Amino acid sequence: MIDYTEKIPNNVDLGRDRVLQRALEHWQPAYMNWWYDMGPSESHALEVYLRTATSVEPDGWAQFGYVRMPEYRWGIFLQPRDATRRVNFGVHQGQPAWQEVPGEYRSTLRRVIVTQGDTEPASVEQQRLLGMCCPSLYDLRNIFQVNVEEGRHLWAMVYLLHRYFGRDGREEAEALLERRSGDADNPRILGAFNEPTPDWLAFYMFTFFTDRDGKFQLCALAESGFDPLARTCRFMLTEEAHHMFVGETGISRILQRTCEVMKEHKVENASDVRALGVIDLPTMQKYLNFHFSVTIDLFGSDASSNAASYYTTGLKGRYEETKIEDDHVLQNAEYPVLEVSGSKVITRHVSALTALNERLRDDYITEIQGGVDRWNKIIEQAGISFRLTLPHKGFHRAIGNFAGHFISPEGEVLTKEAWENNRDRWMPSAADQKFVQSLMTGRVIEPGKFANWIAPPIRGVNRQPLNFEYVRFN
Ligand code: BYC
Repeated sequence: MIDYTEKIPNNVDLGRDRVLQRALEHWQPAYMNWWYDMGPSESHALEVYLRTATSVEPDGWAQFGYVRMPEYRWGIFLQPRDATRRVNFGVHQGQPAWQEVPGEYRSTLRRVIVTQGDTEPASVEQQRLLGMCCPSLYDLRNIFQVNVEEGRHLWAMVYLLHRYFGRDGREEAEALLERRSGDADNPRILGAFNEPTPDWLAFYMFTFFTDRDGKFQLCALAESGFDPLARTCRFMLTEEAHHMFVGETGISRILQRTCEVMKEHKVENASDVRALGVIDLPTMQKYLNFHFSVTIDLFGSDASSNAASYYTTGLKGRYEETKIEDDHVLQNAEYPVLEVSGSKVITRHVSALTALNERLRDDYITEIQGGVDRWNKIIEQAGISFRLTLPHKGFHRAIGNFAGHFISPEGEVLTKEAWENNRDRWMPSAADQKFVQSLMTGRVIEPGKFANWIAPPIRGVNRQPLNFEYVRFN
């Protein structure tokens, strides 16, 4: 029998949990097969300078050292339990937080956990080829770090399925390894996780925009009355911060490099900028428009009875629920949502309970705007007048009130034809993608070297120098 406590760092008393061990005996080898097939391409023999969580203590969750990724110790960690914790919202408000799954909410809770879990391997699948065209060893190491931690987040959800959901949970855990991003027959559950991530610009946009949906959804689940889910998500959030850092700084570094080249050569025109081997600012805006719009779809419909019932039953809270001062029941509250009426976008006040997806989306957009403002500072400091902007909430939406409507980035309601005629001005065209990919045809792997289209970061990982050998090819 395999000693899983040796292999799997954990704080869930795995050594004494026979049920969990038996479930893992089947799942762990299937997970490794999935990693070999769908994990980062041609990476299995590389030694990568990775951070591994070995405990939830401040000195334990970030142990750095060289690891071959198949030997990474995917652990199972929950934030330590607070025995006084209560259900903080909905009809069960004030009851002790649940340590077992309430029977009546079993299938709903399982579905939420499966939806969350499904996104984690999906993102690894989406990114699997990017190591082959990395802009530096530093960036290669960062994408691998993101990948192994998404793998660990899958483990986190699978732990809940195995530990609390019996046979159904085990079946769902297997299915998480069977769906594939973008597969026509067996796709990942949510839309954005079936979109390709074909280049590094898309990767940084994804980690800035889509990983931040992860943050907001995890924050909402970290409020759950089901305590093991709340504690699992709290710990995942510590790792999520790094993924968003990779995205935000990745875009910052591209902007910085583009602005440097524009100034040095005194060029503004996109084709002149491209000719110098850097990514022009209008292309950055188009990628932003795409990733923002597909990511805000991930929050679900503006009016959702699912969202209302998740909240009322205490399964999924609002962002920073316990810091909000209201009754935490929301029976009589209202919330503004947008919808299309004729040729206009209008605001309508609806029940705050059904509008909870919209509220979380709004919280998210506020935080995203902060990041875009920081990017604009880089452009402004270079003395260039271009500014990045978030498109209107209704632009290019497939879920919710705007699905089926044709909204411009400025928020005008257009005909399908007018919208289609402008599509390539607003979102990356095939030619734009071809150009971006033409900059990323091979790996830059000499320590301390960076591709021409991206500036080096301000500092290295874990206080290592920029020319550190973050990945050893041997
Ligand atoms: N694509 O009532 P509605 C992350 C479905 S990211 C396809 O509006 P609800 C990460 C919906 O499932 C965070 N289908 O939705 C980031 C429902 O289907 P059924 C992931 C969609 O349930 C980067 C129907 O439409 N975590 O962690 O209120 C890297 C009606 O929907 C979509 C979570 O999402 C879509 N975009 O809300 C790695 C948290 N949107 O029931 C990781 C868990 C909706 O009719 N999930 N549908 O078959 C949830 O809380 C909810 O499922 C959602 C949807 C917020 C996603």
